[in-house]
Amino acid sequence: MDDTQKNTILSTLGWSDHFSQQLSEDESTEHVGRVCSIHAVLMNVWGEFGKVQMPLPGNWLGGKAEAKPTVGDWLVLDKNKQYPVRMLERKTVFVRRSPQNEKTVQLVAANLDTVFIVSSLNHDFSLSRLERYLALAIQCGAEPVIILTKADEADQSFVKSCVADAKQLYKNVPVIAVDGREDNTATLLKNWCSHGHSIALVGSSGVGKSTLINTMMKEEVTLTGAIRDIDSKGRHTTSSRTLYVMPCGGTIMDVPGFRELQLPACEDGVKKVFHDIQELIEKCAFIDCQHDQEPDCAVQQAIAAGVLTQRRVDNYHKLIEEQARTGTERTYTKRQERQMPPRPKTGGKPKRRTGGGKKSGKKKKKK
Ligand SMILES: Nc1nc2c(ncn2[C@@H]2O[C@H](COP(=O)(O)OP(=O)(O)OP(=O)(O)O)[C@@H](O)[C@H]2O)c(=O)[nH]1
Ligand SMILES: [Mg+2]
Ligand SMILES: [Zn+2]
Repeated sequence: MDDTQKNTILSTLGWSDHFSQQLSEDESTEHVGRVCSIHAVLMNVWGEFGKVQMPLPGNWLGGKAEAKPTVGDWLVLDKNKQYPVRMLERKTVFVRRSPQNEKTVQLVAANLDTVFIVSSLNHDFSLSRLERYLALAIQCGAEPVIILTKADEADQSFVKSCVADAKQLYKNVPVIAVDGREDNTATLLKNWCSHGHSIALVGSSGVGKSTLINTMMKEEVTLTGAIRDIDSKGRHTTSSRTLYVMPCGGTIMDVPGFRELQLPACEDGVKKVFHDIQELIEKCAFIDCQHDQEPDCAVQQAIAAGVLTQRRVDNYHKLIEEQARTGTERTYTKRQERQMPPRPKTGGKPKRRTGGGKKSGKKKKKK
């Protein structure tokens, strides 16, 4: 293999300046590889040398979840490419609260450019769940794209309204309705499939993530499975995460369907998804407005004017509280150690904004 071919493999896998500048003088690209799957304590690592299997070193197993390699991570290997020496600093990482232990997090995928949030146009479609995924994708630092599958099986007016509603969820988030089995879906998604670009697919079981992988790969590389008719639920066909190189020269990662998606600490992600509510909150008359019955509440006014839904506001509160409740690992432990109850809601008399607030200076209304 000549140098150009070797460089092409690494750049196809997503190697960039972000990683090369982390190498020391005695480390070379000959010894770097990207984790493309993990099975228990064995990893498959892909580099100029091809794909090799190696164990996760025992001393990496005990630490924090963030310190262990996940699929998509870049590793520096020993000179014989038999074991990993160190992990390179991540560009992005998609994290959820561990379904097994809510005090810890699960790193789903690292070094992504784009997260395809996949939902089907059937019972699975839920705006509140999409907002949850958006918060995580934004917190991750990757670009979110919403893919609505099974458009072929849905009523066209339903497809249109779902696309329109999903587009409203976050700024200019791209929303694409597809039949994931069709070849032309790969063309619809080609903007995100350039050389070296990394994508992961997340969503519930049965929404068609593996089907999309096969379509993008232009061959059947992963198993798909039928869903239950009664509630459109999938049967968890995919059981591990795998990174593939697409014919277009980017990578795509299949991820098992999530049974649940609890938020870890991701205040920034939640606030960005709900930037509209954040802006309205600034205009509420009272600093500690709960956006419920308070007078001059900009959030309630927006609902009354039909520019905001009660569903979105309720979901905003739910996600803010959920991620604050679970907090970071450290915050959670501290609170437990001190046996403190969850943070109480602000009680007592509301405090009216002074200066700057929209209603400041107005006569105080009776509550
Ligand atoms: N009609 C139709 N069927 C689809 C579409 N996408 C996927 N399917 C079908 O939906 C079922 C589930 O697809 P999978 O690709 O296995 O779903 P998945 O998201 O990978 O599911 P898990 O691996 O369980 O997480 C299969 O029977 C697919 O053929 C689509 O756009 N239209
Ligand atoms: Mg699958
Ligand atoms: Zn308010």
